[in-house]
Amino acid sequence: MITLYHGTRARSIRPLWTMEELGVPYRLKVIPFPVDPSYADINPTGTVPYFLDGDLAMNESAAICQYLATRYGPSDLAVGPDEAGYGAWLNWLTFGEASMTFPLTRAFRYGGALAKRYGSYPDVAEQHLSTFRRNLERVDAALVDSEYLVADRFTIADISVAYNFQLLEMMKMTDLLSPAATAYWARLKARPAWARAQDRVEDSHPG
Ligand SMILES: N[C@@H](CCC(=O)N[C@@H](CS)C(=O)NCC(=O)O)C(=O)O
Repeated sequence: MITLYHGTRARSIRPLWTMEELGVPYRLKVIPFPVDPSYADINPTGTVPYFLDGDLAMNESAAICQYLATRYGPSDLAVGPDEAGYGAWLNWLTFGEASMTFPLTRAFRYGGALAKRYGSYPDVAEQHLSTFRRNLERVDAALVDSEYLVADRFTIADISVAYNFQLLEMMKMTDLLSPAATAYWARLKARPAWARAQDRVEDSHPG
């Protein structure tokens, strides 16, 4: 049985949402967030998600989604090596985390509400935010011809990028989103699996 450690509004929503899309059974452990130092005894990186499947332990949200969509497939959530969008799909999957979430969380950490904890560095925050804005333009460009980022269907690449929109909501910065990106985000949140993932969090107990 799969076990997922999840923090409310954290990146662990990516694998949680993916499992709801796939209908894979799992045990959810919602932990207080920010995480307690003692959590490092469970996951040495001290971060969520933390994902266990038998002997396998993973802590990278995009990689876990890829693992789920392929290992527990076949599923339309994955784009196969023989499909035209394969390379672009892999790129978006990593882009959502490395080129979008990373700079956005740094802007939040050093310029937003978290600056109280991490120190206020407005110049650093602004540099990261400008990287994020530039990369958001890539999302707009992809949506010109399609409702989704790649392969003309919903995939885990959309899940990877969508986490940034949830983060923008938390930062009260959704005004950065273009009308096309706003409509795209609304479309993604209308998926039943998104709602089920939210309900699972409501129903679970810390532990
Ligand atoms: N690259 C990792 C990053 C994981 C990560 O940094 N998660 C954040 C939550 S969104 C975390 O656990 N931070 C620990 C903390 O701030 O206490 C991924 O994509 O899963």
